[in-house]
Formats: sequence, C-alpha cells, structure tokens
Amino acid sequence: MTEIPATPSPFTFDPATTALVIIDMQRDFLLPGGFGESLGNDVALLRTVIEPLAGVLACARAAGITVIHTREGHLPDLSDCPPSKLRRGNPAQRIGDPGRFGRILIRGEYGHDIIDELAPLAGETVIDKPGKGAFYATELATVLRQHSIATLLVAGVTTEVCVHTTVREANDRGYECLVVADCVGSYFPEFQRVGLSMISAQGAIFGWVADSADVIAALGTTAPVTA
Ligand code: TIU
Repeated sequence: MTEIPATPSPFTFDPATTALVIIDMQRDFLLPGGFGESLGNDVALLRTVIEPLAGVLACARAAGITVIHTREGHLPDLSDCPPSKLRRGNPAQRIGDPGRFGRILIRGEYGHDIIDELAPLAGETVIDKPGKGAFYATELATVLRQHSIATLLVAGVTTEVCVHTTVREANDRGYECLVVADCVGSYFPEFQRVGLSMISAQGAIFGWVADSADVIAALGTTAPVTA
C-alpha cells in the first residue's frame, strides 16, 4: 500500500488497483477561442492545470498505473444530446455549431479531442461521455471492473461540474476517490475552493484531496505495476 498526505486524512491506496482518471482535458474547454471561452469564461484559469497534471500523468505512467481519459461530447447527429442540454444557457455558440476548432463538442472534431500536452498513449482507455458524469451512458464501470480498480485518482475539468459529478457517481459505486487539487480546474476561483472543500468535508464525504507534489512523491516510491 502507498500513502499520500491528504485532506481530511492520509489517503492509502494499492497502485495495482488504482486508476488515474483525467476528465475532459479537451481543446473545446481549454484553448483560447474555443467553446469554453465562447461561454464567457477565462480559460487561463483552466490552463493552470496542464503543467501539474502532465507531471502526475508522467509519474502514473512510470508507475504502471492504469490511465483513463474522458471526453465530453456528442455524436454528429446529436442523437445522444438531450434537447435540454442543447437549449441550456445562452452561449454565443451551441453544441454542434461550427466553432473555431470544428463543430463544438462533436466526436471526431479537432476541438473535441484532448489537448496535445496530455494526449493519450496507445493502450490507454478513452471514454466518450455524453453527460457530465463519466459513468452515465459509458463503458467506464466495465473498464474499471476489467482492471480490478478500487481507487480513483481524479484530475481534469471542471472541478464543480464534470469532476464533481464523476466523483459523486464513483462514490455511489463504491470507489475511493482522491482528487488532485492543483490538477482540477474551474472557470470560477470561488467554485474551485468550495468544490474541493465539499469533497473532503464531513470526513471525506465524497473523497480525499491532495496536492500533485504529494501524489508525485508517493507515486515515485511505487514500483511499476506488472500485469
Ligand atoms: N467537463 C465539464 O466540466 N463540462 C462543462 O461543461 N463544464 C463547465 O464548467 N461548463
């Protein structure tokens, strides 16, 4: 077992049954000129996540930990997008509209894919999800079962939306979750702070929170997991 200093208490996990789950680090959310910015958001707040997360990802790969990436998006005919989601808000551009990086949040488009800095390696699972949570209408539960995963190290964007939803879904399915504080990002500084507090409050009601430096230090002591 490996231990990471965390809030509200040290987090112990077995690297052999742990997955790093990276939520929606997609160009549409992170690139200037993309969908996230068209919603009126400052993407610089999300881009702070890239460097620490690249460090955690490199360590997880070196330690042989299962790596899973997710992408939020929809089929080109939008048949998997509820009309309520299409209508919601008043963005300058809507899901499926032509954007600077292709049709917004549509599978196969340049903007829908993961940013170059965190590109999945061959053999890593990429989960395409139509909702905010990574379990809803996806094969994630099956993939985790196939890899005998019990623990999730969670990173990605945004803290209060897709990260929170996924962590809550994971809790209800019996997974232990550690959210890496500087590897999750929000367009709203207040939501970042409160979102992390909500996870670890009440004795880790949804999970634990730790900094990437402590995760990297712990993973550095981890011998590569052999299949
Ligand atoms: N991935 C994710 O969080 N999707 C969003 O739409 N998040 C927002 O904060 N808008």
